[in-house]
Amino acid sequence: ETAVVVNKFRGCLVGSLLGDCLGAPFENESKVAKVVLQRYFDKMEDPNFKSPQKQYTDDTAMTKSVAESLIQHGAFNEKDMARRFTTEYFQSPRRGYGQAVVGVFRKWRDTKMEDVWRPAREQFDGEGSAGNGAAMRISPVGLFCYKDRQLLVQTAADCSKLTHTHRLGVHGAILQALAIQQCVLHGPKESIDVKSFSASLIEKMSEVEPQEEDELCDMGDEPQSYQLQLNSLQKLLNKNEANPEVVVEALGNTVLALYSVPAAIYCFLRAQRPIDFIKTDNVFRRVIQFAISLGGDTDTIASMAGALAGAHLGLDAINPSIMKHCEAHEIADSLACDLSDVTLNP
Ligand code: F2R
Ligand code: MG
Ligand code: MG
Ligand code: MG
Repeated sequence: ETAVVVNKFRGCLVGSLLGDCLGAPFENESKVAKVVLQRYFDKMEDPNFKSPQKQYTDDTAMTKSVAESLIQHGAFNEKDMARRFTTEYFQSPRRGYGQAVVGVFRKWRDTKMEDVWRPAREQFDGEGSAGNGAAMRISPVGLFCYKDRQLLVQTAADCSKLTHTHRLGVHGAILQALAIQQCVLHGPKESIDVKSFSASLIEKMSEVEPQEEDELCDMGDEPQSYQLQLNSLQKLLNKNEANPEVVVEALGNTVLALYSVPAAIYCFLRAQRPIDFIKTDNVFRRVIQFAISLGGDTDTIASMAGALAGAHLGLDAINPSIMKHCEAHEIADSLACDLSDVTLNP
């Protein structure tokens, strides 16, 4: 029982890292050639293939800081987490951070964090960031709070609001954390019922998102919500095809959380079954290979999808040869072990 949960924590953080490292070389490509991607993964799985390690990006840099802070304090601590984000950024600024979020780090440094919440509220003329930067780093929160949904929702919101205050930035992170939780609570050998997995997320998001239609129209005339995106996700799952262009058209593949978190969850769910252009029996590989095939924000979508696959299947399901090609995979694994320790023995 405990061993199963520990293996899931390790799978989740290593899975998140692998999606980031393997997806990063394709970030911003509008179309990723299926044969190129198939060969890329085939080579990575070959134990004799030698190449420089793939570097991780901001997704992993920030995920590490979230995990380290939770481990250190055994709880969410806003100043400590903000300090870790800032230190990490100024030590290693060239990890491909979002254009606006670095303004938050600079303000924290320049004001000595007088009000830790304020810089994020000032982003985008007071609108707040709706980018996927809160969702991309949330898996340690989903793990740490997996036994308590209320705590999970609250902690994911707090963790997000350090940098992202737009409801779509915050709710995207909550959705991803809820999906991580569902994966941890699911038996690693039990197959996922994709219909009930997604229905359960819709139900939970209805308790999080605004009820009134006009409150859902803050980005234009059309209502926008994760519940609507998840409805599209379910329709897509009902069609058997797995066509990257159709997925991008329906769910998106951009740096906005609304157009990347549901896409990542869809990739995770659809890849539970075979996909014609992905030749592998390894479900973990199929998930991240499918996520990267969408193009666009590939590091982040693959990282979020990989975190879900790893949290369901556990570390045992990840090919060690692929792992060796990714920078800092040992660090992700060791953080996952420490995080499981503070979570299971509070
Ligand atoms: N930034 C990237 N990738 C592209 C740049 C790579 C770089 N050139 C390089 O090669 O080094 N990737 C990383 O950013 C995403 C996470 O971003 P985050 O943390 O959410 O940042 P930010 O700046 O808050 O938001 C990102 C963009 O979203 C748009 N946006 C957000 N809120 C908005 C709003 N209220 N109104 C309008 N636009 C909004 C803006 O374009 C922001 O710049 C991940 O993909 C990570 O991998
Ligand atoms: Mg990145
Ligand atoms: Mg750090
Ligand atoms: Mg990205």
